[in-house]
Amino acid sequence: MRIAVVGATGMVGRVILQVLEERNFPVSELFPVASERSIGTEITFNKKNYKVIGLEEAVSLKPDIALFSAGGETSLEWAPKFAEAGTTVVDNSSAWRMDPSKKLVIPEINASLLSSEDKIIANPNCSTIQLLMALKPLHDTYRIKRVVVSTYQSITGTGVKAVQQLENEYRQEKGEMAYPYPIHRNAIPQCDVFTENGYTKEEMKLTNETKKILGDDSVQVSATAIRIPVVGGHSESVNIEFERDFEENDVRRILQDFPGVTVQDNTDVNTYPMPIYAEGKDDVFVGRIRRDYSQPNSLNMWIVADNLRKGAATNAVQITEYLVGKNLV
Ligand code: A2P
Ligand code: 11C
Repeated sequence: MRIAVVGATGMVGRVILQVLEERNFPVSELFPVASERSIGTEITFNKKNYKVIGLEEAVSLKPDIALFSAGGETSLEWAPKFAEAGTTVVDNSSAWRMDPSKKLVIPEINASLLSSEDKIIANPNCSTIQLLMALKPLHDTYRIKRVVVSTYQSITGTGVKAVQQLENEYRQEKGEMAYPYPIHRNAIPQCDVFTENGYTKEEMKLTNETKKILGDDSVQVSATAIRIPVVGGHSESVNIEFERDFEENDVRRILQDFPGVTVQDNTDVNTYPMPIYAEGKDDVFVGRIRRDYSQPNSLNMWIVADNLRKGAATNAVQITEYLVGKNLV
């Protein structure tokens, strides 16, 4: 496959290259793409050096697949140009996710929706992917009525600028700010910008993308997204109200049986997921599974995943693998 990675120098783009390498994805030609200022710089892939090229050149090369992670504006403008040239785009930005004509895909959940007609395929938001990996098998068994989720999100979700801000703050040096406030020793109750209803875009992504992926508008989602000075992964405290009742041990078994989910839940020996241990892994980790005694059919749990891997790069590469495996490109 002739593959373009758009945003190859960025936080997610670099992990996409790493995941393609690790999974021995069949890359016959690689086109790393970034902004004008990076053109001509080199990146290494499978021990070979490649020169970064611009978007114009990349479109003209008509790659089979372009994995995009260069922000929403770049995707809005350029994904259709690649699609017109016959390239299938797997887009990691928020640009196309809620477009009714585009599929929003987590392969373990809904890859079977994909066909060769899909030229722009949307990768969900990182905090949505890890949430849905745990919700989907439980929804199938017990029907979810309502989800209340609070996130504790890694600064890597914001990109290189945020990692630099935290490093500057550690060293007590001045520098460019990715957030409106210091992040070191802080928790900022704002991920992305506010929308008119008082929720942030990140919170609305959790609500809207969940309904689209489950294909069920009746599932109610209330989200609060918090940025914390952590790298390695996003964490989520989740409360779910089901239509049907459950046994805690059945919930553990259903989650453990779902591909891509690992249950880490033994309070006798303080076992539960944490971002420092999720970092670099592809699985979604679930623990602190317990009944919510305050209302019927309700459950609490804690979900952690590496937001750059399953939350972004790994999911995009899995979509790509599915397309190739089913001869859809
Ligand atoms: P560059 O490194 O040249 O700025 P992150 O999310 O970690 O900040 O990374 C964003 C990625 O998207 C980088 O690879 C960046 O390239 C790329 N990018 C940003 N804007 C554009 C653009 N207008 N055209 C192409 N690539 C872009
Ligand atoms: C964050 N979820 O952690 C964001 C990053 O819609 O793809 C990814 C933003 C997106 O801030």
